Amino acid sequence: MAALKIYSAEFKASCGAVEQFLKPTLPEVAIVGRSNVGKSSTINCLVNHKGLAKVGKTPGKTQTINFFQIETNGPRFMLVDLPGYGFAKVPDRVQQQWAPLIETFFKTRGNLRGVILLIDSRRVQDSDRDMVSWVKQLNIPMMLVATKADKVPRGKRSGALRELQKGLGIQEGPTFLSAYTGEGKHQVLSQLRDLLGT
Ligand SMILES: Nc1nc2c(ncn2[C@@H]2O[C@H](COP(=O)(O)OP(=O)(O)OP(=O)(O)O)[C@@H](O)[C@H]2O)c(=O)[nH]1
Ligand SMILES: [Mg+2]
Repeated sequence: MAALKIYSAEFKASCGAVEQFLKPTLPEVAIVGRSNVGKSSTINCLVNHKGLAKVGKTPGKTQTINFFQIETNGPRFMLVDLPGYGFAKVPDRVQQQWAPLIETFFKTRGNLRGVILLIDSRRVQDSDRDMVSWVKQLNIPMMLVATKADKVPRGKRSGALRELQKGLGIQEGPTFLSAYTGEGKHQVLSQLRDLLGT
């Protein structure tokens, strides 16, 4: 399967409230995952644009829904960076805003083609399992990606893969990706093409 070629990415909007959501005009793919798992870095890696999505040293950097318009050799689409979940230190106020914001997003975007769910290659947490079952329950197509693959030496890959599969209760995937080295990028872009239905 050929990988999707990405030509350009343009930041379109940052939304902290449902009323600010962009009109759903293009197919959309959302990126979700725990705070600090590497969502913004993954976006930058996939679109070859280092400074596009803001990367943070402290978890909870992205607290709004950010829309990026992507031009490709296939369909034009919107890549959507969702705020991270499961970080205990973010104030309650933020946690309380998170769930309704994401839920509304999932339930109202008729143009949502799928979700890229990011998991840290090194560990699965309860919040990840919860996210997987929530997305399944909503019947949203999902692609699982294990981030920071550079942190797992080659010799430990098959063990790490088994752990991830066991932890998430899945038989196939996730795909290992490193935003630092670019490992796995081609595979993720091929799966993205499938998700977009081309
Ligand atoms: N080693 C390694 N570190 C990474 C990789 N991707 C991201 N990081 C680091 O992980 C931290 C978090 O990255 P972000 O991309 O900001 O993560 P995020 O999921 O967008 O975080 P929030 O917006 O806070 O939810 C940063 O310090 C990154 O440099 C990777 O592939 N390998
Ligand atoms: Mg982020």
